[in-house]
Amino acid sequence: MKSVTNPIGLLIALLIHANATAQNRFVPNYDESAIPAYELPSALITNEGAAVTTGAMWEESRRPEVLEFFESEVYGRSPAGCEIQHQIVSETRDAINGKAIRREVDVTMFTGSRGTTMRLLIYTPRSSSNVPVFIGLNFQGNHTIDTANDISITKNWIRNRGEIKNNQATESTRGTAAGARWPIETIIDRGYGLVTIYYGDIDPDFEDGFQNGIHPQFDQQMASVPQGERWGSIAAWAYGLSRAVDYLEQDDAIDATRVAVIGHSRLGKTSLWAGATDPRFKLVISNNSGCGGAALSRRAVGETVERINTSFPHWFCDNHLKYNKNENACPVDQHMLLGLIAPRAVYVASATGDRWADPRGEFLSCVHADPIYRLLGTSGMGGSTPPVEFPTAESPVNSGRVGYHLRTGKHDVTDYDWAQYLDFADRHVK
Ligand code: GTR
Repeated sequence: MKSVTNPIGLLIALLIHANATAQNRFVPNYDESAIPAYELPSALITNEGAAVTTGAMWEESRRPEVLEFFESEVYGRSPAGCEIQHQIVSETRDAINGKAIRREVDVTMFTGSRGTTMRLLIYTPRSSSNVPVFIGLNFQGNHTIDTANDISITKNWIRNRGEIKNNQATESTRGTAAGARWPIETIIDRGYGLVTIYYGDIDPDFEDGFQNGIHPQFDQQMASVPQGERWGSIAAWAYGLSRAVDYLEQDDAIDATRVAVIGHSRLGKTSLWAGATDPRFKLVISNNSGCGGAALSRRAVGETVERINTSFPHWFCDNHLKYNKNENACPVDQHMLLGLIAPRAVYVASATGDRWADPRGEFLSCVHADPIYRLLGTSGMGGSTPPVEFPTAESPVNSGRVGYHLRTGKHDVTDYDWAQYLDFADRHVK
């Protein structure tokens, strides 16, 4: 606003400003009857119009086309894997009431002489080796997932929130995500390990033209990739998860052929993209991932493509902007993202109070991914045909290779969610 000295002028200027703000204000749609008309792109028809009728046709012809679309139009193209080096930073042999070995391992991802280091916090049961693991990125630093007082605190940029003021993690946030978000003891008791990484170690979550985090070290490789197709932050976080698995393959305590990747919200979007691009994730869990994750974009319920591209311009590739208020033009929708994971197991979870993430749209993605799973010889969502009814809360649909539940409550990860994931993992990973 320009400066106005007389009071009436000031009032008029304020009114104009308020009106403009109101016009720009995003009003989410939650009304099923107001959803725009849409037709989902067919997962099982090739770009040339041929019906995909066998698993081999999916693998050899259609899957590469779908992957290509997600790379060029949604998340952006990531570089090929890079050299990693690791260093053990700490080891505690009596963590989690003496049940677990806890380690911090720095994994540096190198291109030439440049590197980005992420710190893995790893828990494995003391009584066994070669265990299956859950791996998931965390939002506020490794020290937040456990109340132990000797887990290192990241020095990397952290989002300001609550006690965090200067984008620096503090001692006061130790253990703040311990408990339901990260039920370490339960995971250990069930015979799994847990690996977590602060996602900002890979790429700090704010728009800066990709000057920090892992992106700049790949500038040379990216020079030949059209600007619109270059990798965004979700792709970078997924890339970090894959490099973490490169390390897990060298870790004797862990069986890297049995890795489940889990993520909540933006990190659920990330776990889905990690699972789509790296077959070493045997189970992929999306907790309340919503728009750009498991929810169908074409429904435009809650958060929309335009809205997410405006709030978080760095998450996707620049081509994704083409689909602002124009979802029908996109050659893919998110059921095809789940299809890229097939025939490996996938679990999508929603919450009744998380309408922003469009629970029904997340369920429908599973339903529309089901035919791909069945084509590949699995039971899809289970039963002889995919479910037609949106399930009520606390009635998981989990007998097939594609699991889904709706839970009562808000956007979060709860004990209920983990109970379902652990049971599902017992069937598909263990
Ligand atoms: C919200 C965003 C969602 C989701 C969430 C989160 O602001 O609109 O897409 O990613 O953040 O990650 O917590």
